Amino acid sequence: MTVESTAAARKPRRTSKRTSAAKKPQSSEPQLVQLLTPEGERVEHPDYSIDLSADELRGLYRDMVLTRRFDAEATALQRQGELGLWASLLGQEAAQIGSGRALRDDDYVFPTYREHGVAWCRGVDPTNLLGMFRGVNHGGWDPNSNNFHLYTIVIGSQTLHATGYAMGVAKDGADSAVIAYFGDGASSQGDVAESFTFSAVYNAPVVFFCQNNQWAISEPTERQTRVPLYQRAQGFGFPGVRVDGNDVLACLAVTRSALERARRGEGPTLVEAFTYRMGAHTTSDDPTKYRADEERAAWEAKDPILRLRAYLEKEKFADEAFFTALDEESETLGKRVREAVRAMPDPDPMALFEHGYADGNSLVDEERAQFAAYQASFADSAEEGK
Ligand SMILES: Cc1ncc(C[n+]2csc(CCOP(=O)(O)OP(=O)(O)O)c2C)c(N)n1
Ligand SMILES: [Mg+2]
Repeated sequence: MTVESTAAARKPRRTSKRTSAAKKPQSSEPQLVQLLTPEGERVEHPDYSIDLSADELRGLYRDMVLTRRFDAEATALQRQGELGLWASLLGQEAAQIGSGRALRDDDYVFPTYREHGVAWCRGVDPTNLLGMFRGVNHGGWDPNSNNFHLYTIVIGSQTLHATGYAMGVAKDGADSAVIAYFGDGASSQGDVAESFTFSAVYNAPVVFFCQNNQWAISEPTERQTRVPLYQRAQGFGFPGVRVDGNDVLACLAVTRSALERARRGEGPTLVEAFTYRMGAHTTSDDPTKYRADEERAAWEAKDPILRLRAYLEKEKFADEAFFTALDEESETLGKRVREAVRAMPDPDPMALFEHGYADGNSLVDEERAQFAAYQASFADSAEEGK
């Protein structure tokens, strides 16, 4: 499917001629790096070869299945009132596991709020991802324990953090690399343009990994750009590549190559993982209001997990016992996550005022006192009710 045909499958939008941005790009169909077709056929690419053992292939499959199971549990927990919000990664497992498994332990990751699969690859306990979405903490893990920064909600800002961090890595003379995740919508942010400029001119060892999942809440990608996103890199003076974001092998190979380039001191690369957000933007969103069912159905046929399963089965790299054991492992993970979330203690409400300033602040002190009085007012009414 091309960018154009994806757009054609969408519900017509009521736009005037003046505001319509959905003109077809003049260029021919963008090149897409693919190593595994949607049917599970292994294909070669002249620039990106990869040779994985059956064990490694099963490992990638297991990562994707467990991540999807965890994600489904989190969505269910939100629906049951246990989480305030959840941002599902459904459909983006290959982009995240492929790129996540390309990283070395000493590399550093700057995620958005949807990188649950990358967090999994970094060894962040999945239950730690849920505290912020339950509203019981401001983050949930120590970024330096796994070189995985806290989730970032301010769209695009983490690309600047990553660039600054990568410039520091280069100054230290280290040979590790940095990866910044962001979305198609974020590509329109000034922060992202600034990080492209700085990383290019300072040759920073950073990979910009854009998951183009076709949507920024209800805005389609053609509202963000007139050219395929990976081509933006050219104007900043570094390479850009579009990879099939539903192909875990291609995502692994392309990200590995970009990271190696960064390590060699050759500067940044933009990787555009062309994928699809199969679910809602978050549990607060209803995509039936703005996109057609046929579009989702077309992408279901390119499911990242099913295509790897088809390949594993065809090549006899995995047997029935493997899939059965994985099903059981998935259910155990779901149960563990559910129990851990329900057991999370509510924080002391006054903890809200901690961590803003290292040395305190008079305005925060005032607000703390006001809030303490407000809390105390409930205690009074509870007494009266007795
Ligand atoms: C600076 C900023 N502006 C707006 C928002 C509101 N917002 C949250 S998610 C989102 C869309 C992001 O889309 P994209 O970058 O494509 O990432 P995706 O959610 O599709 O993974 C917006 C506009 C925000 N969080 N931060
Ligand atoms: Mg998006």
